[in-house]
Amino acid sequence: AGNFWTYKGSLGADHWHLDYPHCGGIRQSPIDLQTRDVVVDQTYLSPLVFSGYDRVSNLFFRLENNGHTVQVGLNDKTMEITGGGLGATFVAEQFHFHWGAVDERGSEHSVNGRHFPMEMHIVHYNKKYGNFSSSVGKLDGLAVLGFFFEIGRFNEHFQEIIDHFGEIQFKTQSDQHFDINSIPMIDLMPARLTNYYRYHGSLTTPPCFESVTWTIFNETIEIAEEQLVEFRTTIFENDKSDGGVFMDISDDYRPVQCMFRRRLYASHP
Ligand code: B30
Ligand code: ZN
Repeated sequence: AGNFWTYKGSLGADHWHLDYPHCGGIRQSPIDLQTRDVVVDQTYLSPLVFSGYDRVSNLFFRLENNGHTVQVGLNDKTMEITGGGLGATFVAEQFHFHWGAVDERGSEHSVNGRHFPMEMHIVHYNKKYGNFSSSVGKLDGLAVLGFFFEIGRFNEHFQEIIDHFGEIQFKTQSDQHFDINSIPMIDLMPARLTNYYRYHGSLTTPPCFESVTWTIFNETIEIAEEQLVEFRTTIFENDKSDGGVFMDISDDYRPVQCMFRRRLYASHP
């Protein structure tokens, strides 16, 4: 009970709604993207317009292990997205990952029931609300971009982050973090960003606010098996002072939620 939740056991996803009522809502995330049921809208769902994503930030990436994911804070608030039917300008706040203990699971969203070994979320807030905390509870407050990973070639760009996992292997204390040199965000994303799915949903963790316009891209990001193994084996949910058994964060994904009366849109047939 209280302000605490996990992915497994008696405080797992089936019980989140008891302490966080929004988690029991009817517009929850993630979902299974069923391609048979998509509504294609190529006019409205034009390509997103990315600004500042191709530049190196003059501020550092703020690396953090919050006990349920590896999160990278974006300090300088210079990256923005607009267009693509978003209806507003959204500012990048942070990105983070959900991954599995084995290749067959880890992503939060799935496509026709198929999961991927990892999913990255780039979290943006609506510029008109000024900052993340003012946006997180608003219906049009957040835009999250989701990317699936597939096992493949070694990814040198993500290695720049993985190289610092030793600094964040244990849960970082609040207000504690580890600064690393920033990477142009475009290098962390797939080359083709024109094909995507769109729906309205929620944060995939408590408090599960239904404030997210979700964009999930078709093209995957390649990463080597040995790089995924670093996520699985070197990042722990425990405090350094815990002592005893350290638990890795793998399988930090929420099961897919019911679609109820929502529609899934796509930018392509
Ligand atoms: S997600 O992209 O839908 N997975 C939050 C942002 C994005 C997603 C999920 C949650 C979020 O900001 N949650 C509230 C903030 N957190 C603090 C934190 O940064 O780490 C509070 C919390 O969850 O209790 Cu953990
Ligand atoms: Zn997420």
